[in-house]
Amino acid sequence: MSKSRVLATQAVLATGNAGKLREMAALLAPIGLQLRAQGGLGIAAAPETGVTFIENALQKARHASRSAKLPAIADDSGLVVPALGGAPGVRSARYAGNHATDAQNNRKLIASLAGLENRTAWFFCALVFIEREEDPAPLLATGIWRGRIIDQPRGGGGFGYDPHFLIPHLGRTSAELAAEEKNALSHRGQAVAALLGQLRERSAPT
Ligand code: ITT
Repeated sequence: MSKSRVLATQAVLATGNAGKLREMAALLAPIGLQLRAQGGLGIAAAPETGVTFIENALQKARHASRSAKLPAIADDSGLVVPALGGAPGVRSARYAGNHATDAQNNRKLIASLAGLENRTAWFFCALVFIEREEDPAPLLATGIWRGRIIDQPRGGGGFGYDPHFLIPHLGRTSAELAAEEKNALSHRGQAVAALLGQLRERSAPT
């Protein structure tokens, strides 16, 4: 893919999650923006008080942009399980407690689903780009990736709930996909592709 210059030359990536950082750096490479991870700039995690992924993504982007004085890109994402009333949802990173590990969150997920037949789930990603803290017109893109939750973890790739997230038509979990395969299909991959389209449109000559 050819590089096309967007409005900014640098942006802060408003996430402290190493798995997301890896995926987003690969997915955002085509825009030729110099991306700075918020951790590397000494920026702490933003409070996430929203009810929706979209609200939280905006909160994270504003917090990072204010602190870095740079445009910001933020991802808020998680797993939505209808049989659990939408949980873990916006609390996906903290499902088993505020500083829970992926393993603890996964154990809670499987325990919560014990005896339930409906294993449908989807990952949701809200991605936001703002040029500055008070940007009145953020770019927003979303992505949804549907699958099923399985009890036994499979695969060593990805992060978070990936070992329990089965993509039925592939017969593999998202942790069993190569990084490029996951990026081509995932909620985050879909959202980044849509955001890149919006960024190109915004920077095209009128
Ligand atoms: P930042 O806020 O710093 O970005 P975080 O991990 O707290 O990091 P979120 O609040 O957006 O980020 O929570 C995302 C959680 O959802 C993440 O910790 C995983 O548990 C889960 N998740 C999101 N995308 C995922 C993916 O692609 N594969 C597996 N789990 C994912």
